[in-house]
Amino acid sequence: MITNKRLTEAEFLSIRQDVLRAWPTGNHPDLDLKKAVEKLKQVPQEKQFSHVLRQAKKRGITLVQPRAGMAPIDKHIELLQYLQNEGKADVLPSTIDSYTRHNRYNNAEDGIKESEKQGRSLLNGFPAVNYGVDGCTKVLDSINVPLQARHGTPDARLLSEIIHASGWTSNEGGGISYNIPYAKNISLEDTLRYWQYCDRLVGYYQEHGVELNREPFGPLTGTLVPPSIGNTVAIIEALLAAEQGVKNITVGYGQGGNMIQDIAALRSLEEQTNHYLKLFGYNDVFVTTVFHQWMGGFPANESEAMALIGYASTVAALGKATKMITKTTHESYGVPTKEANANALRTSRYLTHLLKDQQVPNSAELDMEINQIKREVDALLHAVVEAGKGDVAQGVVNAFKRGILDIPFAPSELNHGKVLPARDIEGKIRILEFGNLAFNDDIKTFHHQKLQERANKQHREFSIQMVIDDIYAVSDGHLVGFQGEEQ
Ligand code: 8ZB
Repeated sequence: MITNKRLTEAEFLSIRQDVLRAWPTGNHPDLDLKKAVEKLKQVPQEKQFSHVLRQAKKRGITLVQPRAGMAPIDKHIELLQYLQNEGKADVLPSTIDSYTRHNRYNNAEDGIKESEKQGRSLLNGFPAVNYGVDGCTKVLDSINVPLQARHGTPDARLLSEIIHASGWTSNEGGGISYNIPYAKNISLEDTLRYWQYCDRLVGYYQEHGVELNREPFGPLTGTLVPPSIGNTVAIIEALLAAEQGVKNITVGYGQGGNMIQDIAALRSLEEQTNHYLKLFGYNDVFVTTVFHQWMGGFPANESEAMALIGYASTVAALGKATKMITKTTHESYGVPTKEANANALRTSRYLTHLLKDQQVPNSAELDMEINQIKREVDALLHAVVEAGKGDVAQGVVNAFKRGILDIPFAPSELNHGKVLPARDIEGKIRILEFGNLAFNDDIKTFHHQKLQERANKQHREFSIQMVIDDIYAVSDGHLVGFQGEEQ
């Protein structure tokens, strides 16, 4: 049975033996933890993720970060340097390829060889495990900003060992957020354990004087995710990370589309993460937020795509996110070129800088949305804790089993998949079908009233067709979907 309990050092080191044995070329001498601590201490402050985040938070600015990754390694380095120099990225990623995400290192090796032969990337990301500590160190040495692994890996234990031992100071993911939206049938007990290990590794470094950053993947399936569901998962993963000794956490949220609801989501996310960390006794965790530019279907037209990117940047700045993950005008086609990636970064950064001193005035509408999200998160979190008889990790497993927690449009068979979200007439994400989500009648009535209001205004039925229309609306240039000809 899984419990939310800090792994002892002995437990951690014993699992570590098995993790390192999975290394394709055997146990690697550079994976000595003491050596890695010393190496991380040598990483200059401006390349330490946790330091750069603390500075950004203090200055009230929004950092920009792209996604990027390819093989072979020299192409990957060229890409990162381009995004740093031409795109002015404040912090850089290495997006990891799909084979590595599924621990298929032999396939990744073939992909590297073929990419080298053809002189172009046949992998959709950087295969960090195969390149090992030497390769990953070379990547970090070739840039001047902090580096983070971004992936989608249910079992990222070996990957995490390698990137941190190479001086990469942040890791994205979590036991829920890198399972339910990414995998079809991998046990939650397993992924929660794998991520306890990744967090405990960060906790180990923390105990030895190195502060690394961790970032749960906030947007989940990226499509019409109600803020309270995303925020609840982010808060749970922050609690699980804190138990393993993580002290620097960035909680994430994916743009929903309605500006007021998005700002409310960011504010409540930060406030409730801090609130719940303290409530559970984790008093010294430094929390920042990350806003993801639109994660749903993008318009194919590049001007329209850039407009959407600009809108997202506006919301991130006004919502005071500490960091923003950018998209590109190639989103509807595939992995972007380095030029397209840098262009979107420049647009994004220009806007966040332009808007950085402007405040969104408090309003009844904003307060109402903040309170609504908080009420819902409280309800979900209480239900999860209750389902685990006080243990959050056990609660997560039971909550998904019973559909108390349920993520819309997720591929995992462990997810009930009964929740159907749709937009109200202002484009705020509400819920049409709740499944077993742990909400009381007041909350449910509120959502249905908002959706009924939309149905009335659009002269249509209150039905699942609203959900379908909304999924495609933004790529067609509307926020709220509708039936028939353009109105
Ligand atoms: C969940 C995140 C999906 C987003 C982008 C996709 C999408 C994936 C790469 C990449 C640049 C890569 N993405 N892999 N962007 N280079 N290797 O992640 O386009 O927007």
